Amino acid sequence: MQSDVRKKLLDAFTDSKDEFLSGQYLADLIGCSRTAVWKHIEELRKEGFELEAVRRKGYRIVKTPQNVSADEIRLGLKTEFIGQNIHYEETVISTQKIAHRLSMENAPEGTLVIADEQLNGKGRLGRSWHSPKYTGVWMSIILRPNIPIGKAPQLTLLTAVAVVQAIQEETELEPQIKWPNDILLNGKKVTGILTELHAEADKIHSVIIGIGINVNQQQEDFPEELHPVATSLSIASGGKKINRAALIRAVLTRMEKLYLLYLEKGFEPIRLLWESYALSIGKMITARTLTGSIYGKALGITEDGVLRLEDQNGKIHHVYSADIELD
Ligand code: BTX
Repeated sequence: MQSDVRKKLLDAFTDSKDEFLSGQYLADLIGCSRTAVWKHIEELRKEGFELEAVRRKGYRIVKTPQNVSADEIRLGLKTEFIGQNIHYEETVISTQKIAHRLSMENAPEGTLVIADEQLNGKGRLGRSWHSPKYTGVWMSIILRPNIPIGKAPQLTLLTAVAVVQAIQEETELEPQIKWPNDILLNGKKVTGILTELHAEADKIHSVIIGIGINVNQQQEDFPEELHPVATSLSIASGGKKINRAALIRAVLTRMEKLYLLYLEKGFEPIRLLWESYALSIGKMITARTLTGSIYGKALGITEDGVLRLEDQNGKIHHVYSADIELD
């Protein structure tokens, strides 16, 4: 079905809510015969829409599909390049894996890989990310910034700011960021960000930014071991269902704005925004690095996105990679 016909039909059904729309009305609307309308209705059914058809009354939608299709994301997306090229699959191993492949095949900057379910979602350091079907946002974005490798972590922080702003826009919630890549609500993780690179010598070929947002999961949808650490936007909003497509568009839009700002003005404006949402700044924390733990006060982040930590002897440490725990 042509996408403008699909949009006209879906808009009409959305506006009419529970009312039936007659075959003739729909035929006039899209400028085709009633038989063609019937064929379009059959196609929507194949996509997962449930449509009720009643003689002499017409059609109405009783249930929309649970998946978020590429078309639905595109509808109303006003970015220039982030999310303009969409690779959608219902079930994947990991969106990162596909994004790596597309990046090697020279996919355009801003390409979005998105799935409704990941069978083996990747976290950092070989950990896994629980990504059940239809409930969350599991996506990877390909960027090609002209920056040295050492600056790539700045993009993780930029993404965290974009996700916080998008959540604020789409819900009543006020998430906080835990350095470097966790977004928390009520002290529990609602989003994880994983940044991976393709680089040669000191030149970045592409950055693959993976974003996992828990959206409509309820407590019982998480495995037992995640109950103490994980939450979703819906749980934090008292069980309210959140529109995933709108949230995805908000993240893409915010990311593009911040990324363009970053390319033009550097990291400083992003750093200030990041610090305004950060949970740990000014607090006593333990940073567990691969080489040991440091306990101290989190002072802030440097121009490169590195955490500055002052230990009890007044010595300042620069922490590049760690898991942090608040007192
Ligand atoms: P991380 O290593 O900081 O977090 C992983 C840890 O978080 C796990 O060990 C587990 O304790 C906990 N965890 C696992 N799943 C969830 C969940 N759904 N909600 C809250 N906590 C959880 C964070 O890694 C980076 C995650 C990026 C995920 C995205 S999804 C799209 C893209 N594709 C892909 O394979 N990964 C990224």
